[in-house]
Amino acid sequence: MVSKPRVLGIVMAGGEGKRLWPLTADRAKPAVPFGGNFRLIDFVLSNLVNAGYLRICVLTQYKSHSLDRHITTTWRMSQLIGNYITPVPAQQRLGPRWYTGSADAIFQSLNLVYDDNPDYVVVFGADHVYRMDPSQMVADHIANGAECTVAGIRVPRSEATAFGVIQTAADGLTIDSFLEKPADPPAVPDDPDVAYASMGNYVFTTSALIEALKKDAADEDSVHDMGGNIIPYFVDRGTTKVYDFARNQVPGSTDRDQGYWRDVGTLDAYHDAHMDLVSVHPIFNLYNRYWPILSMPTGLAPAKFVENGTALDSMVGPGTIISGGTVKRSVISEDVRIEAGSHVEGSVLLPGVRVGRNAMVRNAILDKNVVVPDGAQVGVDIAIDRERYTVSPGGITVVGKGVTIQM
Ligand code: ADQ
Repeated sequence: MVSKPRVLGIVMAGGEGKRLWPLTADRAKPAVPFGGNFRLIDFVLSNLVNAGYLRICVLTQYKSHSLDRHITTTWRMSQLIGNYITPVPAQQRLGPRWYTGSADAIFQSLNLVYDDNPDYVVVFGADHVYRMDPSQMVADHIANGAECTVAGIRVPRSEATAFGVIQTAADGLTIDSFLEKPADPPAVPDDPDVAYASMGNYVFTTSALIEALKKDAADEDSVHDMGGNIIPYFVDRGTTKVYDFARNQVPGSTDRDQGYWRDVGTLDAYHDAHMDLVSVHPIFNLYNRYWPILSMPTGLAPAKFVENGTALDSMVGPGTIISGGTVKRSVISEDVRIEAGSHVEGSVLLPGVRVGRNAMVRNAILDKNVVVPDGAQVGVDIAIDRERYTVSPGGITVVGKGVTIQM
């Protein structure tokens, strides 16, 4: 019998998420709440755990407090996976500096790789909403005899400036060019409007990764970035293959959410992804029980609707009470209150939000513990909102943690 390869997961969770401000004012992007009772990092961790990869290091950096707390309470405490998920904050191990780039973050954490002694290291980002079985990518990596495998997805060429862009040799498999965030992304051979983007998810053969990181650390011209330096290094060696995400099969996936992968890196994309969740036939199905997205059971009582309180085309988290208010096309997280005469529409309310009586919340994202007093309005007069809060280019009003809406 062939023994199963030893695989260590490294989740890169240090991203600042500047474009999600104010949601990232005091949390790292992977800790941003999503979909009522998840945080962004739950998607990648669920994908790894569902594939049976239980040894996982989470590398944190910026504003990691809420991320550390979430991982400790949600993931490490969980009976399911025991104590394997280890948040690893920047430790300044190798001198008085923070990580300079994502490759440096791994380099500084190499002791974890030595301790675990895996055959393969799976390095995944923590910023995306998707389902993926990484064991299929690992199997291809092994079958292809690659040193490095990059997960690739077809995206509109116009959006590809934000990604690493892959070009393959005639075999369609070997990466012979990798351009990190090119101004003029090359198209795939069969469609001038499509580019092949890196998902920022990689599989490495351990010894090759260690050697690459050591060389990179010694290179004074390098910015020590995975996409900018390490992947191009492997591409130059001719040992890098692409793994086509479109081929990934996840149990229970529908035709619609097969291949769904979304960077909710801007406020509009974040809002949009939530509106998809509450549509009747969402593209991304949070209710797939064969490949569950895991999160912490809250211990809160079920949501309650009283005094003709209603929620239509919406998701409502536990512990929430809608008392006479009306909710439409919205994601309402746990422990929210919406009082009589109030109307919430097209909005995302994070945990602990309080909406008083006769208030109006429209096309808004309200961060944790925001208070909308009786009679107050958000998302109704965009000009006023612009002066007080953040308004996205798409016209979504975003209110930061704990703010009380002005009358
Ligand atoms: P970006 O997402 O722009 O592009 P980066 O900012 O390095 O690259 O973030 C990648 C991941 O690493 C994110 O999950 C982030 O949270 C994390 N991260 C960044 N710096 C870190 C650090 N110092 N410590 C720990 N974690 C850190 C990358 C690739 C592109 C690819 C896109 C796909 O470089 O080639 O196309 O991801 O979204």
